[in-house]
Amino acid sequence: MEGQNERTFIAIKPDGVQRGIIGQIITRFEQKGFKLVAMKMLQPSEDLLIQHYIDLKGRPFFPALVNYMKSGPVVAMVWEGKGVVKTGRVMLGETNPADSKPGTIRGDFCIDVSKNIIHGSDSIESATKEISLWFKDDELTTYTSCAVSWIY
Ligand code: D4T
Repeated sequence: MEGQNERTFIAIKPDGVQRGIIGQIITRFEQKGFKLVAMKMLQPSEDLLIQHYIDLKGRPFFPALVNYMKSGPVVAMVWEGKGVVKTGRVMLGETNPADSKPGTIRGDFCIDVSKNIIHGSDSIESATKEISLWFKDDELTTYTSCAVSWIY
């Protein structure tokens, strides 16, 4: 989906949940004007994480990554809006928090690449795949935000 209906998959990782910054992360997306269309808290299974990170399967950090991601609950979300995939990645910062500018989520809240608190889809294609991996169709809402004509 593109235009105002573009969607991305955002997940607050176990460290983001444990450190009590769920609210601050959600606030940033709300303040920007993006629309929350789905959200749930779950402790992901190893199978789900292997599918989610399938492209990284051969990397040396893969086993540690899966263990960390299944170590506690995560907050899985779908956010909608014009350019949300690309802008969402900008709001997150770089994969390595050390390269992330102040003002980005990783730049402001974390230090180490192995504990980088948040995931965001890196393309429209991955967003579509990740949304269908983490959510059933009937978990995705459709509604018109009352703010829409003041945002676009
Ligand atoms: P995610 O997918 O978690 O949003 O991260 P990115 O899209 O920003 O980056 P990625 O897929 O390359 O990495 C996935 C995940 O692996 C962790 N990681 C990464 C790590 O622990 N050590 C490393 O050296 C790298 C490159 C961090 C994010």
